[in-house]
Amino acid sequence: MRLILDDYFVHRLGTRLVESKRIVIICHVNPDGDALGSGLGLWHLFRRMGFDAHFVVPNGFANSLAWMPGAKSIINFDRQGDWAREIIATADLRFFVDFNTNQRMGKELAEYIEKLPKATTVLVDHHPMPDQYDFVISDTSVSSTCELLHSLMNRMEWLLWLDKDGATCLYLGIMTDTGGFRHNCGNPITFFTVAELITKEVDVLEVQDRVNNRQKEQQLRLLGYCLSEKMVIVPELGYGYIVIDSEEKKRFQYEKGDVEGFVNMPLAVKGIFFAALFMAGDGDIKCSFRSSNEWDVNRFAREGFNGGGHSMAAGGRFTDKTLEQAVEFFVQQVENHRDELRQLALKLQAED
Ligand SMILES: [Mn+2]
Repeated sequence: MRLILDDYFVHRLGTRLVESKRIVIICHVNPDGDALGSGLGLWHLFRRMGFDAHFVVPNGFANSLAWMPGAKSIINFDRQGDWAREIIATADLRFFVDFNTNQRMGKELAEYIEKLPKATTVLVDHHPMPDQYDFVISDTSVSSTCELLHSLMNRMEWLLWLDKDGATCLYLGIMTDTGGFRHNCGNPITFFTVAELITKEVDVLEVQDRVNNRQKEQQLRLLGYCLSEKMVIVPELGYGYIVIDSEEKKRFQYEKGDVEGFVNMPLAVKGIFFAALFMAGDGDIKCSFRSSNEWDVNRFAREGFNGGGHSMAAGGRFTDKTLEQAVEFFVQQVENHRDELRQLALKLQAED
């Protein structure tokens, strides 16, 4: 079911926007292409409409996204805390993009916002079960927050103000959240949206090239190493996983964002529909899960991995387990779902 915004909603949001004096846009921690794309897309739009708009991110992001139009104007809460706090406190309209609960902004930022006097809040997101906000634009069936945002701009009659820079940001979000149009893009509306964005002169080749062809040599070598030495494949249950420890991160001069997309690799193996990646973080263990069929990794991540996400992409983390313990726990959880996984693996084989 697609989200339908009625006339009353459109009127209320439009009125509220016109009355606003300062707008702040905020996305989730470790912003990805969709979070930055939707934040910057809105930022460009509101700026062009003449509003005093600002985009705050909780912390840093991958180098491969630093070229995005407007990225230099992003306020980083981690590094520019005072400036970010002042902007947020003085904004009377807060747009939250690409997350469903304030906790996703990170503890410090979420707590800061909760203590502030109330402002109007707008949520634009595609994750399940959003919290309460004054305006909620949430639809789990869309490819990305950027696609949803485009529908919102269309419905609000704001598209006239979306320029090449804003359109490029939205395009990047759709492209990255669908893994380069490989998943979550079965709905034709996704491609109509992309077509409309391209009419705004988005250079799709340039975006592709900048996102994918600017990798460091060590990053690519780490991928090669993971594929040849670290990938575990369990064909009878249709799953595979990769584990990266601190020693290996050091060896390949790991930097934030270097393993983006690695979790998907086991899915490329025939018969594998459930993939996981475990990595030692700074004082925690990061877990990512991906699925390519009805196996629900959101549910799986919620069962003891302190996380969640979508049915096809989710994550979690541990602060009380070593990397080995986390992987052991994972294998055990998989064992608990053995029958279910076995059936899906057999079904996949039968369809082949
Ligand atoms: Mn997203």
